[in-house]
Amino acid sequence: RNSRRLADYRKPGFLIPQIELTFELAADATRVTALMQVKRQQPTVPLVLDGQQLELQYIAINNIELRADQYQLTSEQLIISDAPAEFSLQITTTINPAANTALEGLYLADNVFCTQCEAEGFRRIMFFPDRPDILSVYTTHIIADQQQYPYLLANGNNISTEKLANGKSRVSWHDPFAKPCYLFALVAGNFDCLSDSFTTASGRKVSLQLFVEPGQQSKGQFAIAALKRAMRWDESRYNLEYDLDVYMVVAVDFFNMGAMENKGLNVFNSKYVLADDSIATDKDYFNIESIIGHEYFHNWTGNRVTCRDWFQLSLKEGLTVFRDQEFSADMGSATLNRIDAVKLIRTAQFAEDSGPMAHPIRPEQVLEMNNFYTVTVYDKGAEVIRMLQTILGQSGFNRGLACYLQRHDGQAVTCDDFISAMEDANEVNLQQFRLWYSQAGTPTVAIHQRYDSDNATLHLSISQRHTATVGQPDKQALLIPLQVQLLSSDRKVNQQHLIMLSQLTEQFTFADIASEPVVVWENFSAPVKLQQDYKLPQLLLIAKHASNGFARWDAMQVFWSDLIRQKAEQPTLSLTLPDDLIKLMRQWLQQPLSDKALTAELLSLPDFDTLAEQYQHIPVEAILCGLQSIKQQLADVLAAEWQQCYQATTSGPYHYNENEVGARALRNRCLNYLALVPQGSQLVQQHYSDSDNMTDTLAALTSAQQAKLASFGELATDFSHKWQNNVQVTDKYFSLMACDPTDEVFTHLTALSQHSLFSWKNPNRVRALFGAFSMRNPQQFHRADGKGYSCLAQVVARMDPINPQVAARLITPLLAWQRFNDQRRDHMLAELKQLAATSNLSNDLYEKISKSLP
Ligand code: BAL
Ligand code: ZN
Repeated sequence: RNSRRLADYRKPGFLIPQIELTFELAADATRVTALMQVKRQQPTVPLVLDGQQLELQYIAINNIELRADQYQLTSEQLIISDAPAEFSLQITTTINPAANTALEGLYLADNVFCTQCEAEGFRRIMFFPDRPDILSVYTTHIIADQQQYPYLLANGNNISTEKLANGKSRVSWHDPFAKPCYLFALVAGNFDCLSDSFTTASGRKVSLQLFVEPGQQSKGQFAIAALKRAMRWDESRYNLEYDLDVYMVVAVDFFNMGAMENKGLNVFNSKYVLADDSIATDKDYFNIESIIGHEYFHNWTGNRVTCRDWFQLSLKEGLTVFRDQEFSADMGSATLNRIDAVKLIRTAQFAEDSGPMAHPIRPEQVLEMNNFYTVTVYDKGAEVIRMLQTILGQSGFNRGLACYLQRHDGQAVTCDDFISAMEDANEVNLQQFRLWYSQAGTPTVAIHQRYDSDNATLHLSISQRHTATVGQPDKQALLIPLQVQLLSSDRKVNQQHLIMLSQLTEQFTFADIASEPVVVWENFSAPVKLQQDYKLPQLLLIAKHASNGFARWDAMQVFWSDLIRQKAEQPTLSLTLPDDLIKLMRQWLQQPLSDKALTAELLSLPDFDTLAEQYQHIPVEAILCGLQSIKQQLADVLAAEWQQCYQATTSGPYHYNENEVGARALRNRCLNYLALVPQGSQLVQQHYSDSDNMTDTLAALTSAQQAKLASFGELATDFSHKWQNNVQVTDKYFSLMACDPTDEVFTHLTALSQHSLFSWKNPNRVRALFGAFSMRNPQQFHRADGKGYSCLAQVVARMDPINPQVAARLITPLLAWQRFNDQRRDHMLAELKQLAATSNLSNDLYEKISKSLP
């Protein structure tokens, strides 16, 4: 199988500045006619068009049909060797949207025709050079049965709507902005439409339209309000306005991704649109706002300025994740947002960066592009952008972004172009910083401090260490910004510094330091592992007094991680909790901070994945037992305080706002501990029956489940009956049952995969059930007998022929077999080898499995 390499990039041989498309929609034989204006750019090269699963009906150059010997047709390409310098090319193909369960290209699901073209789905719609550096102006005509498909949508502005004689209609769209084909979109179906409008800063009125399944109109209100907040925010933060007359968002239930930023016509997974107070959790509301923002922000960072090739994906994704994170931070608790982003980096991203699929944020070699929509490209990519902002300051960064967008508007460019704009706008040299784009792996930064009291001087010796990753044995020193606070216990020292690391080992000296401080790392200012030898008093000092909320939380995480490491190294050790620590937790419970969500985080233990990532070989039992034992002790020792805080943290009728989200988080954290003490069962039942919202309801259910309360079964049954006709909530029920920490989980998985709402063809259902099992149920997934691994491998094998993208995402936890003890490793390997031997394995799975196998 042929991988592609960044080093092999060549400029396109031909450009296609204009294209006119006509779709005659039919379930199993949609006819697509394309009329393209083609211009040669390179002499002598053939015109190579990509195309998969297409039936060629007609091909003509300048209106003259080509003979079969004038082109070459393979299963992947159509090649015209003697194409003229400038010509019109007409191609008609037929495709089968009803049979398209991979959900790439044009598919028909749930009576909705929908497209997904990123990264390389357009080649499943028509023959075209399917690469992001071919920018075309699109005109799209859609013809379909009017009753069945009352809405026929495509990118840009609507230019005409005609009723045809045969009960069909023909709707035409024109998008004046030249775009790559991955941003093409078409949707046809029956929807309820919510309409609104937005007036841009310069006074242009934009029509906003949100399309949802009929009857779901009220569940779209939050998304449309979030869209308006995002539009306003991009204007005030970056001076960026929307550019078309209409902005459309369509929610569909069958979708591989979270959402897609097609120009003027976003397609969203309904999970990230539909919400009301009865079905959505606080986290759902958060995700909707953040993803609505993300797709909107792509209009500039991704659409107006796009990627030259797919190796540059982080150019738009890292940057746009950074932008959505900044938006969310401004809309809610900035500290909480930072904590959540760091949790993701420290679990999934660190794991990816040390595993067989490790790649730099700008990968260099790809077999299946869909495998590179990763936490590395997206989230480490966002951390890299954040470092630029830290280094340049917010105004310097904004200047750089403005320069980048102005300089490259309407172009397809590279990550290097982005850095050059940052350099030019700020008159700095970022040559060393560029290494973040090419070097994979997580650096470890170690800080050793020496305090010279005679001279009131602090000496820091800081080193960065880089370990080899797949294909990258040697690494260079990176430019790493360390944002720190120097804080002494007598509070005589309280200073903030930005330390720039650029060498493998460096010394830094700080004068006039009146007493010995701790070095507090603020805000996770670089995606690295930081090593410092803190003792308990220092951690408590940080947790109590650091000015940065993230740093306070981080100190607690370090404490718990150290404690569990002791247990892992000495299994017979009985874990005891220091009095000072209990005292501090008691204080937080008696007098929560004004940021209650942060208080809840300060009182939470790290999860299994965060801890696991700190070990070369993951001690599964020690982590699980350690966590359970500490949690039980905390529940018992602080029982009265959990109860008191639970009662003091009142909740009125449900509202989604920062204060109430924080209060619910704290109250539900208390409940989670209280479920482990004798009076807990009654309290959990009461919490469930009193709840007027999904956050509290699920908190009661998960608390009962984790504490293995006898009442769990009854509550879960009540929940499933109550919501049996609602797919969004049924997904939550699937995930809940998949997290059953007992053996019973396998019975649930089997039964629920036969549930009337479950379908192997719907990625949301499969992820809700089996994604939750493999990612959020470490007790049963990592069983020593391998039953969890075998269950996942069977699901992956079943999914691959249906939807390879989903199958390849699900397999991720099995790829890390090297990190487990012999028994688990053998089971994982056996499953991987069996999958590898499957005939017709997709490229998606093949790439991951072959990289992982020894
Ligand atoms: N471009 C794929 C979906 C997203 O990142 O917005
Ligand atoms: Zn994106």
